[in-house]
Amino acid sequence: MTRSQVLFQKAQEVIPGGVNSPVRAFRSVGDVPRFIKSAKGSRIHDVDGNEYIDFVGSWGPMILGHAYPDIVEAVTAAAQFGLSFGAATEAEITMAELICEMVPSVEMVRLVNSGTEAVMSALRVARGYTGRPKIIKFEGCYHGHGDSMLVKAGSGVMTAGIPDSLGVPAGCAGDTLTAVYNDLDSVQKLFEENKNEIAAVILELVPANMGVILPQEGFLHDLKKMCEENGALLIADEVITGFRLGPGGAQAFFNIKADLTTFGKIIGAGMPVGAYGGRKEIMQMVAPCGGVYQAGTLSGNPLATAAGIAQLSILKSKPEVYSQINHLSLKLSEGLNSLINIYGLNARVNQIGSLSCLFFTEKEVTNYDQVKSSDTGLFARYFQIMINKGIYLAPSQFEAIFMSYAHSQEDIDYTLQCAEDAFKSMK
Ligand code: HOZ
Repeated sequence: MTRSQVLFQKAQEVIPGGVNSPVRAFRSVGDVPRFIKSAKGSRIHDVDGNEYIDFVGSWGPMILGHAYPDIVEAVTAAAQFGLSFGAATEAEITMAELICEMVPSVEMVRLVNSGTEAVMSALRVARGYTGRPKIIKFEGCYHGHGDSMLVKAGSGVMTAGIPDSLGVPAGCAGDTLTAVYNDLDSVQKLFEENKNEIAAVILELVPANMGVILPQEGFLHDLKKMCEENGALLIADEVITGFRLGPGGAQAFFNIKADLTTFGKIIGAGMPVGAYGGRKEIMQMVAPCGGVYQAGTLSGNPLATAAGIAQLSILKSKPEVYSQINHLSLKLSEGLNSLINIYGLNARVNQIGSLSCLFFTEKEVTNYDQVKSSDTGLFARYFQIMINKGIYLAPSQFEAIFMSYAHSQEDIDYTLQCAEDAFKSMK
């Protein structure tokens, strides 16, 4: 037995499913989680001494690669001055200024501890601001595990096949309406059926929790217009795309301005942090300015803030980070596509910037139903072959491939070589 297998057995005695987040259990790929010991650059190492090229990057935040020296230094330096104060600090202002400067739609921002918390808070603000109860979300978009967002959700819930979680009160789920991504008619219909009741439309501008889906021409702009016409706010969930699709995230990429935006682990370079922000007039609804309550001892934590300031400052001043990660991501996608053609596989790649996904389906993939047509059994085989060759992919068909600044052309070449071996044996 490997050390990972031994640890997994032990973990299952005291942690549900042996993991602290479901996708990590490797269930959908019929494998056993690798217990990770360390990570550096583009590589992670497990407790059995195996090294992998990592394309998960802690689910996105490792844009610069693991243990990037300036970030480790910033966190280490901050730790000398105390781990948590539960009080205001100067660093929080720097962090807020950086976010507001980099994402123009954000005029004021509140730091929290995770993307889930950011979304829960942004929804409350939207309801408080508009005085309306209902929220429209899109099938397959994932906005963390807050009760009202576990309706037709992507990511782990989709992987586990339980998109509507047990334990969510009917009243709570009833206020969440679901539309089809890339289908404006489905949104229009909900607005018509729920006149003056919709507080906000929330979406991942580029869904990256059901694999990666690209917005079709005009979809985001028309959606924003539709929100304005109906007096609803547009909430951009940029937990994955923020500071990854560029310093201004997906909003800058598509030249769109949301009313509220949510961020997650990326703004803390992987530390437990999140944020929500938006127009001043809306954000001033938040206590103690206004009547929408939201609070937290760990919000603005000094270590998370130190990591965040270091990461965001680098991203702001080094455009070459984006040209490199986008270039490598494109190379990987092109390479996979050409192998798909050569070996005649029913598969396709969706890619945008440093995000991509290899879907095992022949159909175009532009929404949740199409994603669900993917052959998850085939993905599992591919995953197993790849991990045994030292390529660490997300253990689910419904997650993204994340490129980092630490990846090299050699990493991509080797990955494609492994993919070719995998495709050959899967034919
Ligand atoms: N649901 C997360 C990815 N979209 C996985 C989180 C984790 O396992 O860390």
